Amino acid sequence: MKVLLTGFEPFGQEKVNPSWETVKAFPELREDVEVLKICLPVSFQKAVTMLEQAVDDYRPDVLLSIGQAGGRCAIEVERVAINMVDSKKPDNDGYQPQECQLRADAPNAYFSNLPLKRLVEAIQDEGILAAISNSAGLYVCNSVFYTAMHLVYSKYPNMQAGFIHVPYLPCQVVGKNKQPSMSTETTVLALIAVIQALMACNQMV
Ligand code: PCA
Repeated sequence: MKVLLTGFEPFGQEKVNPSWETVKAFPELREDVEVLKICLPVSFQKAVTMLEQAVDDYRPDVLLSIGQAGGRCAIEVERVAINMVDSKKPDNDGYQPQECQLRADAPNAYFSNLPLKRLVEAIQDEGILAAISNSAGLYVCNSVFYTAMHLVYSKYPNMQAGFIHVPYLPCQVVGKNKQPSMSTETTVLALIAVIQALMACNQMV
């Protein structure tokens, strides 16, 4: 099984992004699971191009993109990517698109083709808070998720793809008023549980 894991660089006022910390720390699981890790820029244009290129080059069986969702307290597996960008803050290139479609030639929304409930249960079985989320927002994460699902539905129908949002790291909430956080150790355990559940679904165990 070839797995492409993506995380993001820091954005806004943050000096670290828990998504890349999680992907970076993801361990080698077993010989028949090959993992490629990529850190995406928080840039509407560059992140999408980089993801498309990586999928075309690597041809993963599973594409899992991870992003930071400050304020959320659980690991959230995203259900739906929408064909819309409406940015409340500029991306790391200073670009701030308002109410526009990501692709004029594509559907309004795509569902992840991952077994979402199974994945949430697998994370919860590790004693970690997890839930399905019905909105990945309208910022760069949703654009990356939408691009991933567009690749599935237009080009790589056998690829399983999805997006997972993770809370802030404990060091990010110092000085923020009572915001939830989760350690990298915990988010890595959750991601291992996700990959193992996918292997089980794909009859690899
Ligand atoms: N979170 C942002 C973009 C990058 C990230 O880690 C988002 O939720 O859109």
